[in-house]
Formats: sequence, structure tokens, C-alpha cells
Amino acid sequence: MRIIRFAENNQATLAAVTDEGAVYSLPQQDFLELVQQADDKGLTPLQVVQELIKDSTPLAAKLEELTLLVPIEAPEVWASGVTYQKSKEARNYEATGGKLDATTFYDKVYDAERPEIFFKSTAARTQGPDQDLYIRSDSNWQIPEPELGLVIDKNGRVLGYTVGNDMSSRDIEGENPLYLPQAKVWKNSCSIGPAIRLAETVEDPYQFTITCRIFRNEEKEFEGSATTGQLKRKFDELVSYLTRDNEIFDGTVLLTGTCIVPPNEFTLGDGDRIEIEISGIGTLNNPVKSQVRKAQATS
Ligand code: DO4
Ligand code: MG
Repeated sequence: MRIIRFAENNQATLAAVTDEGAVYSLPQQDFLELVQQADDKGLTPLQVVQELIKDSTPLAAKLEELTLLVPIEAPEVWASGVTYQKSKEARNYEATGGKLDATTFYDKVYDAERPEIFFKSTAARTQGPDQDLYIRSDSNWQIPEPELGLVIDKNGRVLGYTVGNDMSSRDIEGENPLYLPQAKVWKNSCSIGPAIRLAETVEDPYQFTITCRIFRNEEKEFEGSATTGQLKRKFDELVSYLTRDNEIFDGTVLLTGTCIVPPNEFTLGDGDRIEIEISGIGTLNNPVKSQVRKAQATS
């Protein structure tokens, strides 16, 4: 069972999508209200949804016909880094001016007990399905990072899984790792969606297949696939480091790292389109736009 939000008469409607693809409107304001009601009743979110939809009629519209919104207005999005071998190799390449066999601090963090976790996005910077993602005006090497997102509550309980894009600037991070916040955070540098798959309906979260496709002029420029089985760490390990001595909020999303990297000569351009598909969750589609740099204030 998946949970979505869609726009209807200028309002957001919460809905459940069954495994057969039927869409049922739900009465709750948002995903967190659904979880709260389930907790209050001593039920699971799936049980609450099943009770609500059992005697109701699905929408006539199909999922593809709806204007989907971000499935949760996550107050914060955090991200884990260098959790897959592929990411470690790509980071080493960009940090060493293109060496393919270099060993750096990225090897250290890949092997260390403490994972890399960084702040990625706020609700205002996070885009939903079909919304524009921006590339930076001061970078020449930018890529999407397709990642599984954990939707968690303030205690670190995993409520569901979503698709995330940790847009990244490889040349800025490669120049100096202390530039990481600028390589990761700018206007519209993150997207999540199209749905939240209820955690209780996922038998094994290490068996998601992630596929990323990048289109230029609607021609496929890149496609890559990987599985969450290749993750070096465990999801509860990442959550436990995020929540350690930290306050997080209900509906926080934790991205779990990228396992797909386009070829080193590739950079995103204005007009590209990114699709990230995760089995059992859906396909997150976002067009890419250049940012026009605003004139700097001078004193
Ligand atoms: O170390 C930089 C970030 C790496 C990252 O975002 C990832 O591995 O997904
Ligand atoms: Mg990443």
C-alpha cells in the first residue's frame, strides 16, 4: 500500500494506492495524521487505510492522471553519504582530479563505524513529482543522486519508504570537501516522491531496485540500476546516528546514499529530465532547469 498527495481544486488530497493501482481518497490532512490516528487506535497505518477503503469506491482517475504533490512536506531532509562502493569510487575520482584508483578520506568514511550524515534540505527547497529541479550557475559538473528515502518520525521509527534525489555538484565537492553544503544545498536541489510505501508492507528493504534514467531532448542519455542490497550499512544504523543527541521532527526524510553515478564526463543541462524509479514505490520524474543568478548586492 502506498500513500500519495494530489492536487484537487487547488487543495491537497491524501490518498491510498493499492497494489492493484486503485486510488482511494483518504479523509486525513496528511500522512502524519494517518500515522497519529493509527497510533491512537493501537492499529497500524495499513489497518486504518484498509478499514477506510473497504466500503468505498476508488477514484475514476488513474494514478498517472493525477497532479501529484510531494507525498509529505518533510520539515527536514537529511542524507547519508558514501554508503555504496560506487559512491566511494566516484568521490575519490572527483577529489583527486580524476584518478581511478586513489585512496582518500572517502575510503576512511566508507569503512568507519560512524557514517557520513549531512543536512540536505528543508520543505521549501524540496520539490515533488514533475516539479523543476535547478542546477547551480557556478558548477560545471552536476548529477542527480538517486536514493531510497526513509520517512521517519521524531523517534526514528521508519514509517515508510520514498524515492529521493540528492542533486549534487561534483566539481564543488571535488575542489574541497569543506564545500559540501554548497555542493548539496541550493534552491530546488532535492526532490522526493511520488509516493510513500508503508514500511509494514515492505518485506525486505534491502531488495529495492533503483533505476535512474536521464533524458536530453527526450532521448535517453543515461540509464543505470542498482539494488539496496549493495548498501554497506543498515538503515537502522543510519537512523541511529541521525537521531543521536539530535532532535528531529515527525516526517523527516533520511536519504540513504547513492548507488548509481552517471559516467564521469556527464553533467546535467537545462532541459534534461530525470526519472528515478524504485520497485514497489514508483517513479519520481523531474525536469532540470538552469538558475539565473541574481545580481549580488554590493555595499
Ligand atoms: O560525501 C559526499 C556525499 C556523498 C553522497 O551524497 C552519497 O554517497 O550519496
Ligand atoms: Mg547522495
